[in-house]
Amino acid sequence: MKIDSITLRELRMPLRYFFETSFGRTEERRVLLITADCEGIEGWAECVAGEGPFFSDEWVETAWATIREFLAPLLIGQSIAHPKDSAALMSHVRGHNMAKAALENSLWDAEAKATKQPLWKLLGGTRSEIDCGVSIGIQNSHEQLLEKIEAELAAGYQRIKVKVKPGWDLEALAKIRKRWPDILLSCDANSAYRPSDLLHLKKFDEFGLLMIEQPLWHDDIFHHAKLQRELKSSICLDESIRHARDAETAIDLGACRIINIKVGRVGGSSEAIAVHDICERNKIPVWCGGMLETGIGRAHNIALSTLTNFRLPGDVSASKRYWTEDIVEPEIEVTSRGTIVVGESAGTGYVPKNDLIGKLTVRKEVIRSRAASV
Ligand code: OSB
Ligand code: MG
Repeated sequence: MKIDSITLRELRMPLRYFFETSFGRTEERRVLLITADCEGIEGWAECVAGEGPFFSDEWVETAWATIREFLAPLLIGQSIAHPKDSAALMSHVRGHNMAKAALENSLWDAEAKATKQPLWKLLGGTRSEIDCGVSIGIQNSHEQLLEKIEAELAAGYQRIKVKVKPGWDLEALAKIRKRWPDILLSCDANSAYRPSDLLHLKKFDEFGLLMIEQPLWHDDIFHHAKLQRELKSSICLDESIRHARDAETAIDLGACRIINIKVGRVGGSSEAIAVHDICERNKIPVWCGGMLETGIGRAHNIALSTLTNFRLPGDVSASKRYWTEDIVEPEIEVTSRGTIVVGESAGTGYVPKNDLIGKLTVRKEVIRSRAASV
């Protein structure tokens, strides 16, 4: 497959409802879309970099500039036998995993279309229905939080994850558990605590949580290992796992019992599969995280979630939770059993709505030629 051009587009899309984590509130997304043109076949993907360098050090502007100046020129004009070969071509650039993932994933979509097979089968997926949970942000009041949870449970979602931070944690969890003693419940701190909070974190154990996600520093594994030895609850790592070697380190040190795989955070679907495989060999269940994606990015998450070791419900939920109108057709829908059913159509099975994408686009650039020197 020859890569002829790469198109970058930035869209502005207001969220239906704000999303707040311990690192801040998002009201409107700056969505970065990548289209790879490979001999007339278009592959689509989304770069999950945020509006600012708060989840990780990448954000929309670094991703755009790194793709434009360095990564796209390494790919354009190249013929590759398989989408995973793009990772080696881009390995000269350190980090910038979200930027790399968007490019690699656009090639996975193109390859699936070129070979007329569903992306989930190309990735090695085995299940045709995936389990879905929701991630619920910090709200203005506990009452609002309980109302949101009630609505998501009524919609059928199999697992509720709530964002926590100091001052929005024990009381919220206690209220949730009082009302719903038996639901699958997790929390995600996005690095809001420190080892000195040990006695406080031990109190989370009484809520029978499925996991506590990323309690300590975003780039730490060592202190999570020490903390895991002190907690009954399972730690799940998100931010700290940037590639398969991090997963190996975390497992070896006992830093977590569960890993969240985000395809953007680890640099693309081939590395996501490598993380998945290491976890599977070590009996560590994984689940697919979300980054407030549109249907384009979400479609890749759905395909990945069909691999065998995605044994826990992911943060892969319906389009209508985020957008008044999503940019794919059909929109992503979740059954009343809290699942997404994957189909047999070639590619992701979700088609970009070109007119709507055109209307929402605030900047666009087509990159056609290789850089003079990289
Ligand atoms: O930590 O999982 C996270 C959203 C933005 C940044 C980080 C995270 C999240 C979510 C949202 O939890 C999951 C979703 O897309 O619904
Ligand atoms: Mg997380």
